[in-house]
Amino acid sequence: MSTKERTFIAVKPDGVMRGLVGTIIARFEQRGFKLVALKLVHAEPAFLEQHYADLKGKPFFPGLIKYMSSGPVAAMVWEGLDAVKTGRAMLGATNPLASAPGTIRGDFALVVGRNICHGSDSVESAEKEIKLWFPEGVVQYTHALNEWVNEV
Ligand code: IDP
Ligand code: MG
Repeated sequence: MSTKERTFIAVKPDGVMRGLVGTIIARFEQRGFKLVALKLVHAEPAFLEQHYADLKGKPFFPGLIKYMSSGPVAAMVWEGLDAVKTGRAMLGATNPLASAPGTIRGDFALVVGRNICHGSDSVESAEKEIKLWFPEGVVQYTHALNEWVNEV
């Protein structure tokens, strides 16, 4: 059964520097998801180590932290049916060369170390990431499109 979920999506520093924030937001808006939190953050390495704690020990971890702290990240929370799984599908595979055209990485990126976007990989990770990036909480409102996007 599909359930309403929240997922943490971020445009990474390369996506921000390449001017892709609006394009990525537009894809989630057009799909029918509701934006419930949004901010630009230039994150410290220590904060990013918390975000990527499960990858500590991987050979690419130091490079990943350097990449993610090299500029601002556009952090967002999107809400809607199956937002976590659908968000991941919209991003594409971790390695952009393996991402299908039509996905964000498949349309805009080539290498795994510059794959322009992040999306939570499970509902549990999403909850953890939303708390980490938005300790102030998210915004509650009824979207004008609600009854046209969802069966209410
Ligand atoms: P995901 O972003 O698709 O969830 P993860 O395995 O969680 O992929 O890895 C987090 C991020 O670490 C990736 O998005 C990518 O930027 C980077 N990364 C993953 N694997 C590699 C690698 O083999 N080389 C360089 N960077 C990598
Ligand atoms: Mg991941």
